[in-house]
Amino acid sequence: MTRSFIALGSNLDDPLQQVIRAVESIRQLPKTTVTTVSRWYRSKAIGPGKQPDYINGVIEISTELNSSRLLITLQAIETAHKRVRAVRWGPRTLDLDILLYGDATVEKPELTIPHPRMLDRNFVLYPLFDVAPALILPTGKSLKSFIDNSAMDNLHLVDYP
Ligand code: A4P
Ligand code: MG
Repeated sequence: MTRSFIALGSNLDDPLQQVIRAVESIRQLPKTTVTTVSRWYRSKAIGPGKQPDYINGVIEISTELNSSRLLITLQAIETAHKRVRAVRWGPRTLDLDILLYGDATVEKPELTIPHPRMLDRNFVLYPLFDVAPALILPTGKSLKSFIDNSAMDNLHLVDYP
């Protein structure tokens, strides 16, 4: 079993329901247990043009799927949520990113782990801190050290449930 963290994001078609339904879909996956779900956050979109705000969160899972199989499986869930890949960083019904997969470093054309932009984004760092406050990153640095240097700018807790 490998401990992995998945970031969820949505800014179209009732984003909060999109991410909540995605967690339910991930709970149904074979060889996979969802162990912790973060609080949900509303964040300003990073990306081109004027876009609706995002809902972001992170879950911790324990899985026997390897990282490639996990990516394919998560992409199938994105597709089931009618995700259309049009513009990079464009608005989307559902984005599922693998942040970390154990201590693995993966550099394949279709998969980079740790997720290359995770440490720059408060909408990833804060929910990750919710689920794993003592986390040590594969580099040996603590997640807490990044949280301490990341403001909650444009990031708001959602009142749910
Ligand atoms: N890919 C590579 N590594 C990974 C990984 N660790 N996890 C590949 C998941 N996928 C990974 O992703 C493009 C390709 O990345 C996939 O085919 C996969 O093989 P995508 O989801 O189709 O496209 P994307 O999400 O538009 O691109 P990208 O580069 O993944 O964008 P990001 O960095 O995920 O940013 N603003 C707010 N406030 N909140 C957000 O959640 N998200 C984005 C997307 C932009 N702005 C945002 C948010
Ligand atoms: Mg993505």
